[in-house]
Amino acid sequence: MTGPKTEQTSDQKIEAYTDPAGGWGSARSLVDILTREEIPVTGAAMLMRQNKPDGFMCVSCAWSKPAKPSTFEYCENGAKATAWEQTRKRIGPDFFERHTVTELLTWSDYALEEKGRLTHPLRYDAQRDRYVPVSWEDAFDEIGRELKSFDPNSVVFYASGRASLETSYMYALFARIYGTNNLPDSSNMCHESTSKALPQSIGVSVGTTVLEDFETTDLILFFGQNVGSNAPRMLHPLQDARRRGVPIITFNPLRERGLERFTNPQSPIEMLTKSSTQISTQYHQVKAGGDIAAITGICKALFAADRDAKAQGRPRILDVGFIEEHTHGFAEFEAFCDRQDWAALEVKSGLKREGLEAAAAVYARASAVIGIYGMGLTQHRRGTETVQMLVNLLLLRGQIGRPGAGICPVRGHSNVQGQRTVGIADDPALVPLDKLKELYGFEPPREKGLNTVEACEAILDGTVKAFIGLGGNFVRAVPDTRRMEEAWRRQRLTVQVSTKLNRSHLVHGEVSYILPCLGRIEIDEQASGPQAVSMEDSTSCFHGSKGVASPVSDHVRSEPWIVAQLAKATLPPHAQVDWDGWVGDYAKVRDAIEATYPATFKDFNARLFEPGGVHKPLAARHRKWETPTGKANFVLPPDGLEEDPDMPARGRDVIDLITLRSNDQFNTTVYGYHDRFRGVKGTRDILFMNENDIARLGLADGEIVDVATDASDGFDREVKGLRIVRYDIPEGNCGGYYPELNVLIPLWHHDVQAKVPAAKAIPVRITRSAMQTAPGGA
Ligand SMILES: Nc1nc2c(c(=O)[nH]1)N[C@H]1C(S)=C(S)[C@@H](COP(=O)(O)OP(=O)(O)OC[C@H]3O[C@@H](n4cnc5c(=O)[nH]c(N)nc54)[C@H](O)[C@@H]3O)O[C@H]1N2
Ligand SMILES: Nc1nc2c(c(=O)[nH]1)N[C@H]1C(S)=C(S)[C@@H](COP(=O)(O)OP(=O)(O)OC[C@H]3O[C@@H](n4cnc5c(=O)[nH]c(N)nc54)[C@H](O)[C@@H]3O)O[C@H]1N2
Ligand SMILES: [Mo]
Repeated sequence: MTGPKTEQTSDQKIEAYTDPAGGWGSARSLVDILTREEIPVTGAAMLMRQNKPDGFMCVSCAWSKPAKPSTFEYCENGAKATAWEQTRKRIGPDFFERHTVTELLTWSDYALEEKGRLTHPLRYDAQRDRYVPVSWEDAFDEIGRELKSFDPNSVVFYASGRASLETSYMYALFARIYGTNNLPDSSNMCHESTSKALPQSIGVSVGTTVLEDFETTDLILFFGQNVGSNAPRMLHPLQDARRRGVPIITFNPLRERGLERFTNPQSPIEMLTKSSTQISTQYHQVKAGGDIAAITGICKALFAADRDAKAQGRPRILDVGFIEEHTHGFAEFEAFCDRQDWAALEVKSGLKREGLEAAAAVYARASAVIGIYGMGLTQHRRGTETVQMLVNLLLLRGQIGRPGAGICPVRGHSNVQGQRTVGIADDPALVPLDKLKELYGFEPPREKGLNTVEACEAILDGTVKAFIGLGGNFVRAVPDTRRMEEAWRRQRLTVQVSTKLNRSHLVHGEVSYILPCLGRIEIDEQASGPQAVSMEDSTSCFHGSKGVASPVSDHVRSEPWIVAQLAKATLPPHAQVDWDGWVGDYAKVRDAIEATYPATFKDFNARLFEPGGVHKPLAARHRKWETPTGKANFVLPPDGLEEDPDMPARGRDVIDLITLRSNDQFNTTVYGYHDRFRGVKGTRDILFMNENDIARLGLADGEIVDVATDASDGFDREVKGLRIVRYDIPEGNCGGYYPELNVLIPLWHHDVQAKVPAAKAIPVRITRSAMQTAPGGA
């Protein structure tokens, strides 16, 4: 089995893209996908209800939803996500009659999902090598029987970050009554570094900024997040800030278009005059993994400036009062920065001292600073430490817990943050277990469960026998694709609750089910009438969401209903959980959530549709530090800036690979083959390379290469047939697309503390391919 073939369109083209993010390119792309998914009219009407207090919350990213939304409170990629979910295309039993699973395994991610929405519960029939329709009753009977036969700790309950707070609460409760904390989630591959870093630093696990802070900030530091593709609605507050003259200093190995220039596609004037706003005022092309060194350099420059100011009797640069009153570990941090020398920082960051001093100079003048970041900081061996270094930088000038300032991790899935808030966590310390015991009268499991990487390890060594997936495409999203796919098939039971067909359905256990569910955009009718659900955005605001479209089929069911039936079929009858009552009226689930977390969800039902959402209380916003020291902590990287002791020494021909999202995908969901902003058209089989590396390795732009991981653990990891695209990327780094390149990431190559797979700096060797053209190529 060589993995899915990748498709390409006949009009492949690599050509620099000169337009801004947004603009006419965005408008055209939107019309394309609405037409392709055959929903031009209803689609457009539906979009008007997106991210509105009385409408549905976007199924794409987690960016904040404003209290006063604009008429079109959606972006190109949010609209694509809506179109993709609300497509007119369906795959029912007839589709599975025509295609065996073995055949479908050769299809690309794009081809699988593009065929449309799943409409019937399906069970894998080994004799016919096909998924065949099954009744919901029979499905739950068998799954329940199977689950009853396992040791609870040999079962994994995964959640991708999309399901609502109501569903997630029920799902986590089900897993715990069943007897396990094996509740890994997509956040384990994403912002777990944040969830590990921030509690140690500032005593909260989430960002401290809210949307209003963008209105009064006077400097934005922007690290490793591709806003133009992955959180485009954030371009609006960024554009507003730029119009007020707020500088934006960006650190990113790639010159991402959305971080350079933006035209608001919803502004007729900007569209007609083709005007655009410059986003970044300084752009530092840091080396992948070089941010700790870069930030250390900025801190060093600040210390120097502060000493000068002090010596000359000018106002201090550091916020001495804040440091004194609110922080711990300052002296050690100062000594740490003093110990680093500029030459080493330049090599490690790939940036010049002058550049870092220029960033420090702007920071030294600003009074309200927001630090924004994404996967460019978290998906590294030192991800947690990198996040903490950014917090250190903010603490030096008292930039946490003041209006217009704070730390702003940009979350991924639309409810990934909320799922953790209501109990989806492998770490039982994050869950009020005693409260659950009191409310539901069972003994919750107390031992730590498996996170995503640990679940993969346990699947590899055979201790996990069954996997339940609440959304997502686990096997495709995790590292080490080849090893994981092989091990995956040795499981006894795999069950996926899904909207669309993906590879995690095709690589399956002995007993395998696909349970099709309603999406958030659809009307969810239950005993008490149409239901609302809720989620938490990236700035800790809870929002209600009501479906507006007709269900895709009479056979699909809502996620809460499916979770309740799984629980009822598996658990002994349990008087204190009224699964049916909850499904009949989701407000009762919200009451249960409020009973479990009274401070966080006070008056939850009454406030569900408050414009702008209900903000979760966050101690750090008020300079209350719920850390062991009772202060905000300067945290030093345990190994300083030393080379990673666990990584092999590397030769000159080893290059760090950054795996990226294109502008035409949502995670493993591939909408198409264009990455407009990066000038790639019609293919995903490419490798972005620096021209000096191309020359040094004796290669040429446009040539076809094979890429292999530089690891000596006895496993071969290789991807053949990528086309070199000469690109503005630091020397020693190359870039390509996730999930196709996940085959190259060793499972052990993860954040040392948070275990987030280190998808942003994978050591690889690049060689000329024996293939003359890219696979499937023209
Ligand atoms: N349309 C769309 N929206 C999405 C998603 C999607 O796939 N499509 N995915 C959602 C999810 S789950 C998530 S987590 C987010 C992901 O959104 P992002 O956090 O933007 O994730 P990536 O696309 O992986 O891009 C990471 C960025 O970091 C840069 N980078 C890489 N390495 C480094 C480094 O070492 N240092 C620095 N400073 N920068 C670096 C890359 O060049 C890139 O611009 O978006 C969410 N929103
Ligand atoms: N190399 C590399 N690997 C990465 C990353 C990277 O940057 N580089 N990023 C990581 C990150 S940040 C993340 S978050 C993970 C993503 O990992 P996952 O969350 O597991 O994957 P997705 O691709 O978001 O899942 C897509 C599937 O979700 C299902 N789905 C869509 N909507 C719904 C719904 O409403 N309900 C249900 N039940 N199912 C639904 C559809 O069937 C669809 O096929 O990947 C990680 N993997
Ligand atoms: Mo994510």
